[in-house]
Amino acid sequence: MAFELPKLPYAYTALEPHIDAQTMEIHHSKHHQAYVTNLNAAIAGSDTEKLSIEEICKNISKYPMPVRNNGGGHFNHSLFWSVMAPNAGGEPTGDLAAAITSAFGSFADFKTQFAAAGTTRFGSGWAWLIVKDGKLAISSTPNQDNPLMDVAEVKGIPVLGMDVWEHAYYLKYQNKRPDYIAAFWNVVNWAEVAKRFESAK
Ligand code: MN3
Repeated sequence: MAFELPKLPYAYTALEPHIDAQTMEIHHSKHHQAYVTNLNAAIAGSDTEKLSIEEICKNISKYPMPVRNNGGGHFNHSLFWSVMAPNAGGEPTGDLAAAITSAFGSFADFKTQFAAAGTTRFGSGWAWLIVKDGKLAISSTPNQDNPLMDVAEVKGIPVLGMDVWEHAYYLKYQNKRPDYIAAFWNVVNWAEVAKRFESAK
């Protein structure tokens, strides 16, 4: 079965003013669609079509680069849309909040370290909050790699991902990646991150 572009769970305008509608529309309907189209083309007619995107990522070293780049792009963006929401942001609560404090010292320290992972990623890539050995950790990956991949420097189950490719922010923030990262906190869907944390740990 071919992979499909997931429907965005909110309108393209929903994350304004933090993430503008034009960026959201191009990012979802053009960039993510292209990853899906190219992934399907790369695996057409092979047994890989029967696998989930997570299963493909876990053994990504066995696949050619088009599967790594486009499969990663599909997984990463599917997660990205779900961990953002309108009327979101603020701070996590419950078990997730406690785990963040335990792993990073405080929520403020976590934000600083996560933002640093995004700002210091050279070129295109992602910053991640992952569950690794039952605990939270921060990592970053280049291009469309992700922590599920067997090639990742730091492996784990991603519960929050932030796209730091220029296409995620350039129209509104131009070269100011730190401004985009600062704005990202206003749209983080902590309820979804908590759900992913519960199933990952
Ligand atoms: Mn992107």
